[in-house]
Amino acid sequence: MADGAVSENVVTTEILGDVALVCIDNPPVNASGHAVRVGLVEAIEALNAAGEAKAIAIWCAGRTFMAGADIREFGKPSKPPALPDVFNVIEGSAIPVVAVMHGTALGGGFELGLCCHARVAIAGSKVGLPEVLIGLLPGAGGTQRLPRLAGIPFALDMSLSGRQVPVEEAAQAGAIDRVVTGEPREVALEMARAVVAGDLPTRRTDQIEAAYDAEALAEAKAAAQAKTPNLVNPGKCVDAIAACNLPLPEGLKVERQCFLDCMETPQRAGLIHAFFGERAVSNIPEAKGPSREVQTVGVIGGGTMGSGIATACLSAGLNVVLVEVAQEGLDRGVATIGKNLDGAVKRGKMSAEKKDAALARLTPELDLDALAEVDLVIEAVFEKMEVKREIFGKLDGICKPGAVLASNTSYLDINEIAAATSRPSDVLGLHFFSPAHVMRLLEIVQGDKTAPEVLATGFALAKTLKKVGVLAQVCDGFIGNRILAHYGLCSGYLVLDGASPQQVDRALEDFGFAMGPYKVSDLAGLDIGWMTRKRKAGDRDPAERYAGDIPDRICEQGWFGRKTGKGYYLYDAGAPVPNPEVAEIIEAVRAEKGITPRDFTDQEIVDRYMTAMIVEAARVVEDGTAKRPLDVDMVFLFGYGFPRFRGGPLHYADTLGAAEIVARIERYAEEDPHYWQVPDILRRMAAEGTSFADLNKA
Ligand code: T1G
Repeated sequence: MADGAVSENVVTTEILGDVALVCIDNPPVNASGHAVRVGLVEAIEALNAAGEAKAIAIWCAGRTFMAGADIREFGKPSKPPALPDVFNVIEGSAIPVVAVMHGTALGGGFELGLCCHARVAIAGSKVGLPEVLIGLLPGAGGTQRLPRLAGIPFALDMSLSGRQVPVEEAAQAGAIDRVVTGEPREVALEMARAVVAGDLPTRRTDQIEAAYDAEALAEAKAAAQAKTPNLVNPGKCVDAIAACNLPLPEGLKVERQCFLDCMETPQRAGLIHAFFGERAVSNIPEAKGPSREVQTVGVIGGGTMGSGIATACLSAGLNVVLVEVAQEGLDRGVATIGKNLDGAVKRGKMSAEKKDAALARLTPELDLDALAEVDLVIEAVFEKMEVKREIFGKLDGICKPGAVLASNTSYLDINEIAAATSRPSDVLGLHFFSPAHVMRLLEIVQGDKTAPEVLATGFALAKTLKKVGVLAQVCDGFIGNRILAHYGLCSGYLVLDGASPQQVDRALEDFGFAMGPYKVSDLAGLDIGWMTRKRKAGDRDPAERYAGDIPDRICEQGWFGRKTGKGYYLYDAGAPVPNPEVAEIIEAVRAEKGITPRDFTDQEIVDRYMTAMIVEAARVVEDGTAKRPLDVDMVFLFGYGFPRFRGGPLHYADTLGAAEIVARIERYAEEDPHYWQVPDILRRMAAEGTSFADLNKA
């Protein structure tokens, strides 16, 4: 079976009397890489050939039982034995095999348990089938063995949700035979002996019939299609489970084909790019240096952002001093924090006790002097440079030496803010995304003088808050908002030239966005963009086609979107409906500008919108505002609702190829050569045949 390779002793066997312990030790999570697969086959075949052991226990060293296939191997030529073949050898062992699971036995790890003849788990551990979250389905017997052990509904729940299930719950469903306490190796020895003594019954799944449940399968298939129309793998997963009424070898063949069908999809590549990107984005030297201890955070401003940031800090166990200028604003901020925490309790994200403890760590204050002893300050007040500089000037005199001074500004120049203090090295940007206690993105903005230790403190805070910290350099809008400003023009031009806001929204929602740009604008508040356009009116580039006439007219009516019940859509009748008066405004503006509206296909809307996003994203990488393409991808996945299965704007760009993108820009430039310009980086990539994935590796 094995290809003759000798495993790098990631799998070792201990013979103890009439039992054998097979240990997998492949840090960091015992993923079933090639050496593990070879080692497992060698170990089981050798024990069966020797014929001395009366029971075998498989356990894992380190913090967790096998956490699945090694997803770094995906997309590369697979090296035998494939995991399903390994598990068939184990299930076919004449000597009974018991799995002892601890930590998080996920994917192929849980499937390793399922192919054994008995499954034991250490209390408090979890099992899961998260393959659906990376564009796949359980591909090593999970869709065939789990229904036989625990029924089709439970198998559908686990494999379609990808959730981690407490082993106690899995035991109740029949997927695990026994939950014990103890250390993995000792439990393995005890359980192997229990098998020999007949105290732990064993069963082979190829001798168990699954109770067929056609109704559950049909419901799951319909739900998968409705919930994730863009994804292939959930439906394929149901198809595989539906084959569990065939003899096991037949069912395994169906599963394998369904799995391979998913392995080839771009969505699998996108979801795995997202998985690794989330870890790689803050795995950088700037995040690794020594950082300053943060126990107490001062938050200035109790508005939406300030109270959201305070909520995030309190929920992460930090103390918070919330400062507002007036009692009314302070009370409002405290009330918003309470509401945010209540929401977390309602959603089961936090216990009531934890909520009370969090609130007990909140100190509302009306005076900046209250920040004298905090470790880190996050200023979240009005987006006006003068206001921020005044506050930072005061903080300079109030805060203790070594306190980190951060601004939550979403686009203002951190260097200018830092210059208002005598300690610019302690200053950085911490740009949260609203709602700050929910959105996981945190742009960490490095000022020219920001000390390495202060930058590392920003990344340490991101980790404490369970956020995805992304390094950004100073520019107008940093990474995300700068790119948004560019492609926002594109959606404005689409409406000026003939598309309706609703068509643009629908086309992009079909592409995978949870919400189209016009629904997002209505949600955020149209007045925000209006203020920005007015702020920039003075330095507007005359060569740039103005896309603000329509939203300006809408705002002049006092229609700011959801918060006023009226914007691009009307919100008083439940689901948003297009605002007919906006259609009149669009018509009037087109007439005044002498525009003859033309039809756009949904595909052309997506192509233009995504090309505009890619253009500015490429520039952001080219000028170093973002460290790598994957940094831009993570900003959009965790801050802008970009469809995760597409991996992010620049991962998506790679699916088109630089040459195709350049050709599109040049085609669009015939209408508007100012807006549509090819960035040098894209022209170079097209000429060299390179990709953004290549740049990520550089
Ligand atoms: N393969 C390769 N590397 C992995 C890995 C995996 N499956 N899981 C984690 N890592 C790396 C990760 O990149 C990081 O590396 C380090 O381990 C610590 O991870 C046939 C086909 C297990 C809950 O989807 O959910 O089995 O950055 O930072 O927060 O049906 O990792 O240190 O270099 O996340 O303690 C199914 C994915 C695979 C599990 C631990 N399994 N992993 O979380 O640590 S498909 C998964 C996780 C499959 C079969 C199918 C989490 C964790 P580095 P970490 P953590």
